[in-house]
Amino acid sequence: MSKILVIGSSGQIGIDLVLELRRRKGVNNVIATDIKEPCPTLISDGPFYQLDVLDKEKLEWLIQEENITEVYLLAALLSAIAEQKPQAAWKLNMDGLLNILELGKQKKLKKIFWPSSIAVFGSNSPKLNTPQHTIMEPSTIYGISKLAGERWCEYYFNKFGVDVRSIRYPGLISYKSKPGGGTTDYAIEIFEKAINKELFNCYLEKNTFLPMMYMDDAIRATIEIMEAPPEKIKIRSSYNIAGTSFSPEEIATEIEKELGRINIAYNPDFRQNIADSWPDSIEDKYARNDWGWSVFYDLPKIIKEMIKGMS
Ligand code: AKB
Repeated sequence: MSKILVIGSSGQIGIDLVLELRRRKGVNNVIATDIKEPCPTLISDGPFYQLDVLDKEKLEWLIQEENITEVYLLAALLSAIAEQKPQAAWKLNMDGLLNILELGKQKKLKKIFWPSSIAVFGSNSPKLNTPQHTIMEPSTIYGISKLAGERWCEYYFNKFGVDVRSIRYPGLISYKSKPGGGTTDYAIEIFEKAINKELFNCYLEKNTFLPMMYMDDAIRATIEIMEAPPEKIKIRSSYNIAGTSFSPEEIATEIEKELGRINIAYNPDFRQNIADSWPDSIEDKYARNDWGWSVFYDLPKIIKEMIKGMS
């Protein structure tokens, strides 16, 4: 039986992931940890520790104490906030990963999950249906840290046999926990404003297309890649996975079909440059062929789920 450690469990992905892992594996087999106290109510029915992933000693103690066999490392600074705190972002995103990879090697952890992002691509990558293998010249500190992280993952797998698995998440859309510090977060805030009939001040231009995905698909992808037999995981850097792709104008129009007119103003800020450097859409044939990935939620389905969940 696996005993799972989730690092960064109070964040946008962490809450949904802990809930789903506990549903599948049993509440006491999934240990939630986060740098923040207290434990969010949604996951407070199970074990929780306050933990900073940069504190390697405590991490090592916890892995031993709880007989951990699998780690999901979600703690990171996302793209927008990382541009404002480049040194802190590099430290957390890199040293956090290196701590886990080292402990994976030393403690012979069975499996590690670490998320990469579409931010590994840059403006010299093809913009439409960006392929798995292509030019990768990210211009954000977040993207640079994710690309370096991918190389470290592949290195630890090839050199030490650490079974680390990764996917490049697109922008994730969910309602259980608020996102923080990302460039794609507008696609969540727009729901809140539309439901409350407030002005939505969009920090991206109306025609900025970005790859996006509903959280349930992202969580299923995460668990499916972790449960796949090791020989099916042929890419040990990170897999492209595609959900959908839309612009602020397109999502606004779709939401209006459900909720009526949205009051929206477009005032692009520094996040526009980040978004402009990323793909519009993603090609994911390796994930589909290697471990059977397929998307479920398209934009109309996402909108229905978000409105139901937030109302
Ligand atoms: C961000 O916007 O920084 C993230 C991402 C695409 O990795 N959501």
